Amino acid sequence: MKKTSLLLTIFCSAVVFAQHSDYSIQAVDFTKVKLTDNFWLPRIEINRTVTIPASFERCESTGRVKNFVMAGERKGKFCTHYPFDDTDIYKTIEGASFSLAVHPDAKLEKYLDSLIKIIGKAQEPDGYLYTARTIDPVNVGPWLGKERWEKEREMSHELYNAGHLYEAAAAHYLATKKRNLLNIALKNADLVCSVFGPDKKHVAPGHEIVEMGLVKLYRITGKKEYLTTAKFFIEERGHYNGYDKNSHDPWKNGAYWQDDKPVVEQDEAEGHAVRAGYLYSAIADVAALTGDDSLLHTIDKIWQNVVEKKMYVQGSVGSNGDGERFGNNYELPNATAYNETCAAIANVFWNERMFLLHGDSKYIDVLEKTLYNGLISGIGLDGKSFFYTNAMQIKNSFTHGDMEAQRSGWFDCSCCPTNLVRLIPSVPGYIYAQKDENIFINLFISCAAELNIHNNPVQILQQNNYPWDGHLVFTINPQRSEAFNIMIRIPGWAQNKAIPSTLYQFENPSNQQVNIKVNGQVIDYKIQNGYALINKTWKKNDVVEVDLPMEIRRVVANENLKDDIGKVALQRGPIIYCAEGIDNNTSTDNFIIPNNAIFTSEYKADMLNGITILKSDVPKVLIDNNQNISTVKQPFMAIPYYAWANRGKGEMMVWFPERVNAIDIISR
Ligand code: FUB
Ligand code: ZN
Repeated sequence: MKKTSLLLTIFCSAVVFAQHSDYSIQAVDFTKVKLTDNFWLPRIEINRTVTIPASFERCESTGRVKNFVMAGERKGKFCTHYPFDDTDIYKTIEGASFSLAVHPDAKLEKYLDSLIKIIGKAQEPDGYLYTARTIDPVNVGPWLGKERWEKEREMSHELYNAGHLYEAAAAHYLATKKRNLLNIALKNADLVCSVFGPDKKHVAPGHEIVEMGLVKLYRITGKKEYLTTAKFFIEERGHYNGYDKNSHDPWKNGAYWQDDKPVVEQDEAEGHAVRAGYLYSAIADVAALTGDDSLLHTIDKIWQNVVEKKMYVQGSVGSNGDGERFGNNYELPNATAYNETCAAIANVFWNERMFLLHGDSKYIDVLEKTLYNGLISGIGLDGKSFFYTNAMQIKNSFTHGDMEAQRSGWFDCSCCPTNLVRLIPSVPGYIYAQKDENIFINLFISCAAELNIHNNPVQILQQNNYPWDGHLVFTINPQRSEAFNIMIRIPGWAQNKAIPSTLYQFENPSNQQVNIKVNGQVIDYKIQNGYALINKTWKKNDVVEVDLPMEIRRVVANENLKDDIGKVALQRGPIIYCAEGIDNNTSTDNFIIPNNAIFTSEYKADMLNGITILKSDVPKVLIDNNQNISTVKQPFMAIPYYAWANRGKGEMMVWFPERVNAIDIISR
């Protein structure tokens, strides 16, 4: 047998025996779910036609591609800002691969091949791939040590770059079946596994993601070392003696890197929010693949802490701009909210994994909250303007501390735009999941999905106008009639729960019920882990209809959340609202939204690509030139939070005073 075919045989047999255990619930792959809706499909199309090309164009024009070219030639000078700029190319390739998987495009595929060739040349013979060093290893920038991985624990991001390479390679291989990028990634992963381990070099990666990436390579190849190295990196955290662990300064005590305690002793979300979200996601993966309960308990505790004490009402996390990190418990200021878009993306990754571990809808409630609000607020409706931070309030000065009041096309540190490139096309993969004969319907997006139960192909069609309308229609089409369970998520917000914790609640309970019909007949259903469980022998063209109450809800915060005391936020369905100056006579200040305010909702097809707006007449405090104060009823209008800042600069507000004593009175 020739050496190459021997290798191929080993590789193929490894694939067959790769997964003894994994998540007991499996997400239905995005390639099996064809969207037909008006909310996500246009976003995915814009991602394909605008965001991906713009992102590659920016990778070229900013010098990110040139860095790889120079590394291939082993000469030149690293020409962008950060050593992790390589990852923008990897993330864009990942997003482009997701797109190719459902939308073949020979030109794009060829372009990816040309980039992969450049990446391959930048790889050193032993597999090391990191342009910031390879271009000129003698003259490296301040974030790099003289030796490979010397500053990995701090800021070099060598393993972070590797992690994004693995994620891109996995996506590219699965989409195209080509091994060109995968081989580069495997060569690098083999080097990483040969360098780091219990009897080798020890490090807790400075910016997590290599762990998730290794898991993806493990799933593809079955090579156990990738999984054990991912677990090793997770378990390395908290064992470094170089920090002052008693210091309250998170930069000095290791908390910024989630490295102050072993992960199994951590019970509070801490440090850099993107790093943390990727760590918790990786812990979930490794717990699922190894059955390690101590890891599972850790993320259960940390999840509870985040949802109970550290999440904004629109699903964003990472409130503190000093270190882009989680604040203390209940530290969720509106004026300086940081809320990096990447942290929202990490939160979606993590909550999906928590659901796959536990099968409870509360994780999808959080995922949906983040996805429909604090995550897509990060990208403009044009597909090529972005927020890095996601503000909760813009006052009349039009500044927001150091944060943004206006979207930008690109940033020196452009992690968020390229992270969105890969997140958006993967959304169809969050809709369905399956465990044996249980089909979970998690998100409500019109689509046609092809599932399979006991070798019986089952098609499910969804028709709805979500998130604007709560009428959901599901048509179940098994090839052969068969008994199985359809589990439809009944969102927490449709059951009087603003969030699965006490952090936020609806001010006024609703007594509207969620009605379900099967083939036109109202049914009694049982709720199991947040899902309406419908068990029957399904036959072709069975129709399930669900009516979710789409009342306008007033959200109030836990009394410990001092920044929101006396204030109210507005929610309809999964959508959190904000007011913008442009719809409110330029100013969102001084409005009062009293408990008895009567709101109406109206769908506006021609506004911001189609949104439902909320309207009311509410008191506004006015101050005249003589400083006399009066309260006058004025029209008030709110739009979905995600859609703000698409019509130029202006004020924005999410939390509104309920009474005059909760107003920060602004005089003009
Ligand atoms: O460090 C790499 C990326 O840059 C982080 O994930 C972002 O928060 C930004 O700091
Ligand atoms: Zn980012």
